[in-house]
Amino acid sequence: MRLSRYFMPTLKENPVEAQIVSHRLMLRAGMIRQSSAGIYIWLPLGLRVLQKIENIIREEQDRAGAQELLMPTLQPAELWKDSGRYDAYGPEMLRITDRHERVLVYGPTAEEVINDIVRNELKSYKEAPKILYNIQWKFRDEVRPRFGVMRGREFLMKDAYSFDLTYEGAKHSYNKMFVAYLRTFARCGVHAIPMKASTGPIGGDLSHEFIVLADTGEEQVYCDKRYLTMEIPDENIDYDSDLEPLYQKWTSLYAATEEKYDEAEAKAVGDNLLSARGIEVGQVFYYGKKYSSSMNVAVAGEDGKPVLFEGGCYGIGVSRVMGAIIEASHDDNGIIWPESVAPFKVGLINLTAGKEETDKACEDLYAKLQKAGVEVLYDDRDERAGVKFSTMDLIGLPYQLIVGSRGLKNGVVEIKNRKTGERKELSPDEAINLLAK
Ligand code: P5A
Repeated sequence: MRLSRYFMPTLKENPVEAQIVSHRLMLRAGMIRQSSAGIYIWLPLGLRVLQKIENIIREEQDRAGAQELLMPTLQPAELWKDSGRYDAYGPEMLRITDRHERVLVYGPTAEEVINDIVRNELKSYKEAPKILYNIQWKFRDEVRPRFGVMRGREFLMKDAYSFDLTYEGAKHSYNKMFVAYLRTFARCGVHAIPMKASTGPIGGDLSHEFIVLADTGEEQVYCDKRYLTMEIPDENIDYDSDLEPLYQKWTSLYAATEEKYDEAEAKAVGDNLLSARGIEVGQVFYYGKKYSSSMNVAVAGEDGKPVLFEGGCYGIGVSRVMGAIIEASHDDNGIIWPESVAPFKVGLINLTAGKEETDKACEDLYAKLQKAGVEVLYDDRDERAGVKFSTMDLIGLPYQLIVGSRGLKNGVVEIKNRKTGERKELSPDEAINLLAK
């Protein structure tokens, strides 16, 4: 992509409405703009990151055996009456009446819709278990939308739902998702700690929130410091020979949100206890027969009698993850993207756009990088070097490839690592090889 043509409206000044760094930087880097309170337009740069996060989530869900489908944003109110949550959910749920006077809701979550399709289509115990997920926009009419995409009204969620015949099966699915979450967040470049949590309007009696520690987090949390250095379980873990909860290894250390703070457990952790602020990037719930019994979601068991499903649901705030990554990874000059979610891998800076030698060298690098499959943003604008450097630092691509006449005379270009600030001079070919790795 050539920056001269790219729709990336950056801001020099800090926008006054943004209270936290991720919101400020997303606005300044031209990633998002507010459309109305808590509702955002995702500009090209922001959308690229959102899609990268989505794809990591998708890969790990698929790896865990979950199957992707896509449910609608607008759901029939009848289903919510069926589950008993229509009144209980309250003013957070946006209700819309269509021209036939039928009430629809903009889904704040999708337990009802998924349980409806499963009860209609699954007939036999032989078709279980199943884990189904979708990545879809949700709407919650939050009283106080704030902090940009962190607490929006419209936000992107990955929501998965498991359907098992037994409690053990449901626990097994829960564990699979638990491990998939640890892997997902690690791949997104953030350290998310699983913490005991309350279930709220989703219901159920077993739940964990996944928390990224950050001073600007909305939650007060407590955990054992050893969590910060714990290894992520391998994907090839044998879930079947280890039905005793896999996540026990993780939960044996104390980690809880404020509502679940336990004096005795905290004391047992002693000097390792860490009290901090955190951002909830995901939450998993085991809710047993809560929806299968209210909505009658059953299949015929081996003996022909109906078996109600044992269920769980598993959410990730896809758009919130982006905010959390920025909160955890930035400096005074801007964002520092982990490579896995960076909108482009490298920013190519032409120090003297319009000058034949640098133009030629840059065009050549640009073409070769693209050919090598390296995502590159080429700053070909007619701007001062200082402006180009600060734009690149602001948008936080992992590498900057700087091309100037002086270097070219010596046959070199400069490569800068955004995170470490380290600079190296290399021949253009060496630079391409390094970036294509
Ligand atoms: C789990 C999947 C659920 O809704 N039902 C389906 C369950 N869980 S949850 O915890 O309420 O939401 C899942 C994740 O969505 C993110 N999230 C938000 N992100 C941005 N703005 C919001 N207003 C918002 N509300 C929830 C969180 O990351 C949460 O963990």
